Amino acid sequence: MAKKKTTLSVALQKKIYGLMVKSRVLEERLIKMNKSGQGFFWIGGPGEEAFNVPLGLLIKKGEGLDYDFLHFHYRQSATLLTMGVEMIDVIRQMHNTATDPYSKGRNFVNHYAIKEWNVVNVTTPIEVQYALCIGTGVAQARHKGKGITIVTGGDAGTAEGEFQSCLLWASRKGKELPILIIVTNNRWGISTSQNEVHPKTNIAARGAAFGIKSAIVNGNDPFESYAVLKNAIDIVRKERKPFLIEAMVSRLYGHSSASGSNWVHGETDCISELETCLKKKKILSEENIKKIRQGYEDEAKQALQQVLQEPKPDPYSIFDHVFVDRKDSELLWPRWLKQ
Ligand SMILES: Cc1ncc(C[n+]2csc(CCOP(=O)(O)OP(=O)(O)O)c2C)c(N)n1
Repeated sequence: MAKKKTTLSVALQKKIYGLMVKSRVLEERLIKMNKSGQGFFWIGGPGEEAFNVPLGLLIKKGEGLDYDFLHFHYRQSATLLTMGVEMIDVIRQMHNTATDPYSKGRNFVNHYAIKEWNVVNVTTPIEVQYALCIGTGVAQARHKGKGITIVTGGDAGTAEGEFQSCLLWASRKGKELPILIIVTNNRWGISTSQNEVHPKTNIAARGAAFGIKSAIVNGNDPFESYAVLKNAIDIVRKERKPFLIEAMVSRLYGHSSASGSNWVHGETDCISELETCLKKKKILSEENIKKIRQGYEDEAKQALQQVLQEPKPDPYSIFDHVFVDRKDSELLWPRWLKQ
C-alpha cells in the first residue's frame, strides 16, 4: 500500500496517479488490440507504473552527453508516457504502421528509440542493454557533465553475463561510471520462478561485491519509489559513481501475449492501492477516478481509429535502418520479388 505520509505535494501526487492510469489504460488497449487481431504481439509494463512514472519525472531529458542516456527494457511505457510520448505513437507501433516513429512499423510494441531524448533502442534480446550502457557511461564519465546513464531490466536477465559486466565496468577503482543500474523484480522470467534460478540473497546485495551502493524499494509504492529514485539519481549525478536499485514490482498481465496476457489474481495492483490511499486522504473522489480513466480511454480509442486508417510499411523498406547499407541490401532481395 502507498504510504499515506509523503513529502510530495498534492499536485504531484495527483499527477503521478494520472500518469499511472494513462499508462495502464494504454497497455490495456494494446492487449485488446492484440486479442482482436490488430497487433501481432504484446509485451508491456502493467504493474510497474508506481515505479516507472516517478522515474520518468526525475529524468534529465534531452539529446547528448549533458542529458541522461536511457537504456530501457520493454516494460517502460509508464516512464516514456511521463516523458511525453504520445499514446497514438505506441498504438502505431502495436499496429505496425509506417507512421510508427520508433521502428516504422517493423518492431514489437514498447520498443522505443528516440534520439532526441537519448532513448537508446529497446532490444528484444534481454540484458544487452546492460552491456551497451557501459559505452554511454564511459562517454559521460569523460565528459564530466551532469548527464547520467540509466539502465533497466528484469530479475531473470541478471543471470546473463552482461549484468555482471555492467557491475564490473561501472565500479572499476578510480574509473567509476555514472550509471543508475535498475532491476525491476517481478519474481518471474517468463514461466520460471526466481526461486529456481537465483540465490536466496536479493539482487541488490550483489552491489556490495563491487562496492556499489544499493537500495531495495517497494516498486508498488509511488511515493517510496520517488524518494529512493531521487536519492539515487542525486548521488549518481553528483558523485559520478554507480548505484544499484532493485524495485519489487508486479506483473499484472503475465509475461506477454505469448502467455495469454490475462489478469493475474493475487498480484498487488499499485493503481487500486493508490486510489484507496488518495481517497482516504480526500485528494481524489470516486467521481474523479472515473473521469480520469474515461478521459484516457477516449483518447486511446480515438487514436486507434486514426491508426487503423494509416498505411503499412512498403515491403521494400525492410532493409532501411539496419546495419546493412541500402546498396548491399538490394542484393539480398530475391529477384522475383522485384519483378
Ligand atoms: C538473450 C535472450 N534470452 C532469452 C530470451 C527470451 N526471453 C524473453 S523475456 C525473458 C524473461 C525475462 O525475464 P526478466 O529478465 O525477469 O524480465 P521480465 O520480462 O520478467 O520483466 C526471456 C528469457 C530473450 N529475449 N533474449
